[in-house]
Amino acid sequence: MNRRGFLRVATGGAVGATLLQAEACRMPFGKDQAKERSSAAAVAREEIATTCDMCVNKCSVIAIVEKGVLKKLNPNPESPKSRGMLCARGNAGIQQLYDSSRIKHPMIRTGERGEGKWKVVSWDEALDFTAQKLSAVKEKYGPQGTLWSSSEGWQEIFFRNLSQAFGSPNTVRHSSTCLTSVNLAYSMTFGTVPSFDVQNARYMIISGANRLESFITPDTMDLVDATTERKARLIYLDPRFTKTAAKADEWYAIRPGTDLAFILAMMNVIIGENRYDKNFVSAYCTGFEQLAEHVKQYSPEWAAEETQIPAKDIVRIAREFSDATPRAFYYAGRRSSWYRDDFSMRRGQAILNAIVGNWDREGGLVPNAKVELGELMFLPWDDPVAPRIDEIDKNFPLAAKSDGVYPKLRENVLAGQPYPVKGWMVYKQDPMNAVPDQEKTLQMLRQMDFVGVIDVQMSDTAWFADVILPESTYLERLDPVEMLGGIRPVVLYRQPVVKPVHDTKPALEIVQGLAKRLNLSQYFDYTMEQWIAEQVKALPLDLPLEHLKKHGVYSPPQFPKYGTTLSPDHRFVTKSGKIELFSERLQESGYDPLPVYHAPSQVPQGKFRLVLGRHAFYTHASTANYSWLHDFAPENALWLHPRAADSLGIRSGDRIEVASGAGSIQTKARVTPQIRPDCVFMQHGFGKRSPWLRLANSGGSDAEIIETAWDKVSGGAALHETFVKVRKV
Ligand SMILES: Nc1nc2c(c(=O)[nH]1)N[C@H]1C(S)=C(S)[C@@H](COP(=O)(O)OP(=O)(O)OC[C@H]3O[C@@H](n4cnc5c(=O)[nH]c(N)nc54)[C@H](O)[C@@H]3O)O[C@H]1N2
Ligand SMILES: Nc1nc2c(c(=O)[nH]1)N[C@H]1C(S)=C(S)[C@@H](COP(=O)(O)OP(=O)(O)OC[C@H]3O[C@@H](n4cnc5c(=O)[nH]c(N)nc54)[C@H](O)[C@@H]3O)O[C@H]1N2
Ligand code: SF4
Ligand SMILES: [Mo]
Repeated sequence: MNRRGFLRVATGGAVGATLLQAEACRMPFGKDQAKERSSAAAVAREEIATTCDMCVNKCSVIAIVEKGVLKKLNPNPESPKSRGMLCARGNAGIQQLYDSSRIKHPMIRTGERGEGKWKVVSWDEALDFTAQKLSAVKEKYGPQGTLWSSSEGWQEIFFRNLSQAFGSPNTVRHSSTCLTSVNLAYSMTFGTVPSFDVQNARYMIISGANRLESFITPDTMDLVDATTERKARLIYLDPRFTKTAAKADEWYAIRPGTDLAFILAMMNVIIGENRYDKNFVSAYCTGFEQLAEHVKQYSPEWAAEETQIPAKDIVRIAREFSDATPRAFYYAGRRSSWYRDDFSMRRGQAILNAIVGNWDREGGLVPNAKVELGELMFLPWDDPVAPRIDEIDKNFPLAAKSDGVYPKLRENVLAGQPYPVKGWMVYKQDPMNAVPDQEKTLQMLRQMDFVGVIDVQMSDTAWFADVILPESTYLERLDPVEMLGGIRPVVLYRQPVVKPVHDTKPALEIVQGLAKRLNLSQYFDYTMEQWIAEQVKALPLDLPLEHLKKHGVYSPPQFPKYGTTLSPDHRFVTKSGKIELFSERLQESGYDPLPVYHAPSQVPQGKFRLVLGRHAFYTHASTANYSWLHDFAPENALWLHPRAADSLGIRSGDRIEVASGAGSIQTKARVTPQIRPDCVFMQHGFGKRSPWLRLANSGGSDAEIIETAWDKVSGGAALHETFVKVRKV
């Protein structure tokens, strides 16, 4: 992306980026660094290519380092994934490194859990303590008595491998609070989860995927270009007027939980008017007859009642969409943890995309291309013997086993069913804020004999732990090489740009330290350098490692490639080998083989539906304590429609209480017509309990008030199924 393009993203929230770059020069230095700095007459300057880890997107970065001190993070235009963009959070990565409230040493709790009394210990002490506690749990309850939870990270694999070598079947990832329903729905339809060719599309329909604030690269930058240059028409559905809505051609404040009605009615029109792609459907799809019969019941007039989108608009959009295909799509979105019927809604989208024949076409849905990486071979361990605590096979037979299902898992741990789980290791995750109904997560923490957390800051979960093992930040460590599939696949490199500022270690070393004490060293008998050397061997470059060290990214030139799956003998990874409009596998597992609409529950009198989302300056619950970001948007005020506010005597800025069946929080009101009167909205990531995250203590935590609910098929959390009462305090 050119500079003009980057500044345009500013409308979506990256406005702070340039200011932050200027501010970077004023960062706080440690005493030693300051001394070192002033004594150096000529400052050695290095530019080091690496990869951002301030969120899941992995943008390519160039770190400007002077005399061992990180001065600035710049975007690296070489990556086709980040296209020369570095957002406000990416710029603020410097603060993660030099944050004065970072966890600087390993620590063991001395007071009660959550009392905040810690003693600083050596790594040997911390690792001895952790290994002893894990062994004690294993002795009493078996290896299945331990839970290992983690979120996406390039060293996450070592943590997960340790859990398996230890013998526990109980791993759980962030996925089941994020995207399991959308991934499962597209996999059940196409046998894979594709990318969306935003750059080349001419018509896009997006349901509540707020790309101009919730960044997914390169979609965010491509969407900015597409809408600014009016290359494509954007239809955006969201109960709230987001920054993405502001860029759209049409915004519909859809009634929450009714998107599937809109989608089914679109299919009703497209099939009824013979606007589907007959050749594509007959060559590549199965179950069209059943689908055609099924959608007859879902007329635009019916959908208009459900969605509150006029029938004439649904008909027109269906026609425009089918006219624009194949350069048209219904965008999948990422966080699909919304409702109990998330899976059906996402499957509806996938089927709608399939019947207009936009699969594997320029401007449509494109299966992700990959670059092969090599793998280091290590000794295999025995598979765990015990079944999983969340009984995923029984409860959600189609869900991804190793990701687990968080809400059900917590319910079973609390019930001690089918067996007790008493030890919990957490890596790069903050379940206190990421799993709905915080009080229950707290209960789960409290019933553990042992809790160990590997983090970079004192998260709310770390605050309640027994031991904290501080990881070196992404700017201080060497990570495994990562391949990201996509329309243009990339291989990314993350290397240390400065030495560790504090007494921290990368996850591999923490895992190896624990493995040694647990007599599992034989499974971790390698160095990071050896791991990487095996990975890069497979790359088609003369000096692959040298290339990555210098450029930070490798992007093979032969992409994009369209139509690689469009040959009659191509087998999709589904039961039938075809794109499945009707799914026998779903039917066999006891689910609807075609998406059936279930109306959402009505908003009770005097209450509002709580919907959530992100702000462009914040990553989940993890960046609100960084002042460069926090100063721009210091609290997560509750959005409330003026009519609703009037009826409650609330004005913007008033302190209010927001209460649900799970709990209550206090924050400020933001009275705005940019939300439906029957909904309230709040941003995730505030109202922290941990006193170390002083700035993030402001506002309220959505996790405290969201009630427990999950999607029926994927078991993923349903975060928009809570109704709240609001009052002025
Ligand atoms: N209430 C509520 N819950 C949600 C959501 C919501 O909107 N509201 N969103 C859902 C979604 S989409 C997702 S993806 C999940 C995300 O849930 P999490 O994966 O828990 O995400 P974060 O809140 O970013 O917490 C990540 C933790 O990792 C730490 N961390 C950051 N960098 C490093 C590192 O390099 N090493 C280590 N060891 N730790 C690090 C951070 O300090 C933080 O404590 O939450 C889900 N849950
Ligand atoms: N800045 C920033 N960017 C991020 C992240 C971050 O933390 N910060 N996290 C990354 C991750 S892990 C994820 S999963 C993605 C999440 O990105 P998105 O998938 O865009 O999710 P949210 O930002 O949570 O926004 C959800 C939107 O859905 C709307 N909505 C609620 N109910 C309905 C409904 O029934 N119908 C419709 N049509 N809309 C509805 C909400 O009002 C809200 O605007 O963002 C990624 N990018
Ligand atoms: S979107 Fe921002 S925070 Fe996320 S990886 Fe890119 S620059 Fe970093
Ligand atoms: Mo997510």
